[in-house]
Amino acid sequence: MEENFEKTLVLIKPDGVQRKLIGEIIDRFQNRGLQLVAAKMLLVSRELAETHYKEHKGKSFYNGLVEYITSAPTMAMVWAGEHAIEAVRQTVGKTNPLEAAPGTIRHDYALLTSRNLIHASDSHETAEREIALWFKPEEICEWSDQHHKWIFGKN
Ligand code: FUP
Repeated sequence: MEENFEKTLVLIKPDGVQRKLIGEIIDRFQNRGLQLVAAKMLLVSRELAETHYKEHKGKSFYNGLVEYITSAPTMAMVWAGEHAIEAVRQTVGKTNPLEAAPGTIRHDYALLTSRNLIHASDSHETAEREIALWFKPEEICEWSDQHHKWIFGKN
């Protein structure tokens, strides 16, 4: 496996699920060449929400953020590929949808930071921690992607 091969956590938050954007969001990552290796829908517990967002504890938006992510089902996924962490963040766009570049998910489908549809791990360390928080090892399904050489081929 390539040394740049990474896995990253993506959450389609309750607004994305309610607005029926799961298919569109999955399409964007698949079309880019990324590989889906884990997925589940769940109603996030308060405990999981607080652990996931612990770096924001004490901030003005923290309570609202925990309310929002626990208010209705979330779709949790792990996406894999070379440079997957950076590629997913790029496709997701900046935290504030008004600052996100056209063509990114947050630009194209959202308007407010408080309802920005999607979460994606922001570093190697975060990705590792978040994948372990949201998925058991046996829920990650490694599979051989026949398109791999056409997406990650080197010259
Ligand atoms: P991101 O990594 O892009 O998801 O952004 P952050 O970790 O900075 O923020 C996590 C979530 O907190 C955002 F997706 C939405 C929420 N948030 C607010 O509601 N208001 C803010 O001012 C900042 C973040």
